[in-house]
Amino acid sequence: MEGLYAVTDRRFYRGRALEEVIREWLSGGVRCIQLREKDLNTRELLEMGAIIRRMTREAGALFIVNDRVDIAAVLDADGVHLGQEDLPVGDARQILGPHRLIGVSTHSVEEAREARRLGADYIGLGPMRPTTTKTNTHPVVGVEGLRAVRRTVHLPIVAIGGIEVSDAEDLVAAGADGLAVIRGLLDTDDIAGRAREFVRSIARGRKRRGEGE
Ligand code: TZP
Ligand code: MG
Repeated sequence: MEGLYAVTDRRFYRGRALEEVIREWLSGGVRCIQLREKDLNTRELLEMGAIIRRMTREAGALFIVNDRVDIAAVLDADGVHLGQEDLPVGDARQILGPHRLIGVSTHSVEEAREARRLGADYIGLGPMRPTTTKTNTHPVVGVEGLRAVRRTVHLPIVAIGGIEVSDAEDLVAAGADGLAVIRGLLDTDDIAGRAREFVRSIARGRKRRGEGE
């Protein structure tokens, strides 16, 4: 789970069609797209997810479904992303089998350790900064929290929450493998251009990390 990870939220599309947003993300270098629309019903999620499945497959990118293991299975997604109150990893694994990815949202070293123990394939870790995109967020974990998790938990880490282009290099240098972004990848008229900026910053962060920061 590496690189730029875009999460859908149609509140921020500014009238652009889903297909346009997805196309721009993929052409800008997004490696993974998560379907996350908290207020859509099952049929609507299936419809949106089918579009994302087709487009990510064509581009060789990953498709992950938030919360809904059933929808991930039906759409042949690459995996599912689960919160602390969603289906436990073991139960999701039973349904999805050994090959699909299971990501778990975590907010501390303890939760990250537990996610690994239960067999998660990657962890989401955040919020990195305060964000208004999600309500009821946990206290900010920040770059220091990220370093602490990186030191103790050997799983790919996807940092999330309030991430802007200007944060990307430092977060990757501090140990994030992937960066999950909503608003920072939508609050522009040039979505592909913004994605490319993220990708370049991620590459600089990797270089620093490779050089021991
Ligand atoms: N989980 C923790 S923070 C967050 C989620 C889904 C919202 C991230 O959105 P943004 O706009 O990148 O802050
Ligand atoms: Mg959830």
